[in-house]
Amino acid sequence: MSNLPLQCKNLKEQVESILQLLQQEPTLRSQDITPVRTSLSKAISPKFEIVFAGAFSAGKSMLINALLERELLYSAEGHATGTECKIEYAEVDKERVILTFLSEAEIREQVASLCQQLGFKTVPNINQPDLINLLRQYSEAIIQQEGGESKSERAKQAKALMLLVEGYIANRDRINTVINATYPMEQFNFSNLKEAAGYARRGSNSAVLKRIEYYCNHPLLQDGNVIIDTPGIDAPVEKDAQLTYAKIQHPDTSAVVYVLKPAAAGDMTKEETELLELMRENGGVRDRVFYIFNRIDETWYNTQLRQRLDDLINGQFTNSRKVYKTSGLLGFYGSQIKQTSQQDRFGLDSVFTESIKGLDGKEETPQFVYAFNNYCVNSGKLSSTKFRVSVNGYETPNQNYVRILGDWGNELIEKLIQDSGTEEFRTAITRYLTEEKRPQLFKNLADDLEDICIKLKKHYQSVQRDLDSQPQ
Ligand SMILES: Nc1nc2c(ncn2[C@@H]2O[C@H](COP(=O)(O)OP(=O)(O)OP(=O)(O)O)[C@@H](O)[C@H]2O)c(=O)[nH]1
Ligand SMILES: [Mg+2]
Repeated sequence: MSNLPLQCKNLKEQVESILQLLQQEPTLRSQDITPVRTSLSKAISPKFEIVFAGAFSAGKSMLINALLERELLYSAEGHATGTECKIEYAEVDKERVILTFLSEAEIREQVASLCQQLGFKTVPNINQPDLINLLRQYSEAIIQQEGGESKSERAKQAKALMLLVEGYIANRDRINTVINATYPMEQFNFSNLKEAAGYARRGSNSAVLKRIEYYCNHPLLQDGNVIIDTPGIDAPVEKDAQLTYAKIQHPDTSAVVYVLKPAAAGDMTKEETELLELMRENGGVRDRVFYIFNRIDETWYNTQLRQRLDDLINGQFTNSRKVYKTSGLLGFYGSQIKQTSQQDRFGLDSVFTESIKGLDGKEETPQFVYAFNNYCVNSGKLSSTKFRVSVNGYETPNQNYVRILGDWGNELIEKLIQDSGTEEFRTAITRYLTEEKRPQLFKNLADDLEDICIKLKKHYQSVQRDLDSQPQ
């Protein structure tokens, strides 16, 4: 609120007084004032929540990492994000993570509900070790029966039950009976935000976590901007998906970055269309939606996908101003390897140390290296440029990668980042958040008030005319 112009200091009181005038007139009382109330609360709120939502594995977490140019959130194949993750601003030396756990009561409730759905006759006491083991065995047996953990609703429920029980056992001494216990990351011996993110990734820990809050130093987060990562709307764990639907409808949500997957899938899914409608119904969001067609790199290698995506955008999104095509993967790692050199083999020995570690000492190829080599020779992006690049069959993918970057270095990385579209998206959202957001929130309020003020004015004018026409 520190950024409010002087004449808006008492904005709340001033708007309230107008609404009171309205209340005093019986003929105007039925006027719907919800829009004014919503836009008032947005205009004076110190926080501005930007929710990243979309299908699972669309690349939401990776895109946030690309936006902030650091590896903050856990991103992986499969169901990766299981809990709401908030990222707020912090000064450089005050960066931290706070983890909030479910209470034992909440966990019991979830266990009971899952046991019931699975048709268990009794609900075990989660504090009795024998029963817990039994529960585990049952769940495992169900998953086997169904042929895999995501093969059916029943298998998913069994998997969820197993994770919940395991998470409870692993974190028992941190979980309180009735309240939601909160811990700073130091208590887990995490030395940085990334380690905390790894701990909280989808799995047994995230099953018992209620919320994760990151406090991170980045200019984009100044002025009360809060970035929120959510689980995929079609996540195999129903409870996780519900969390996202609830967040999209929540009045605190002020903007949405809708990360769409048709670039990889060819079309919008039923869930994606539903989510679109829900966010359009949220009066707190209005037109503050960024549509991101992520995984755009996949369309570079597939003409049919490219055509279908173009058709979709030209058909359904022609009137949307904020449409972007990105490759979070190339954009994020591009920004990371900018700081590397021949010495650490352009990140293989720094950024990618973990992912090249193979069994029996053989070096693995990181996902990014495959994507990079592919970009160089198959995407067509370099065909009419000065970059003459080849991928040799007699070299490993990692060797090709190091050689190509050794030849072309930063210039090629810059070109890659540019083609990834993430920079364009970052520039647009930065401009929006730093220049357009505040004036727009005030304009919304002014527009909503105008309607009411015109009605009041007309009403008073007619009262005055009435009075004038009467004998003095
Ligand atoms: N090819 C390609 N892969 C991507 C891109 N963005 C993300 N990925 C990969 O897709 C997988 C999922 O990425 P996440 O960032 O975890 O996706 P998410 O939407 O957060 O997924 P959930 O949290 O499970 O809902 C990871 O293996 C990423 O490396 C992209 O632009 N192109
Ligand atoms: Mg995620």
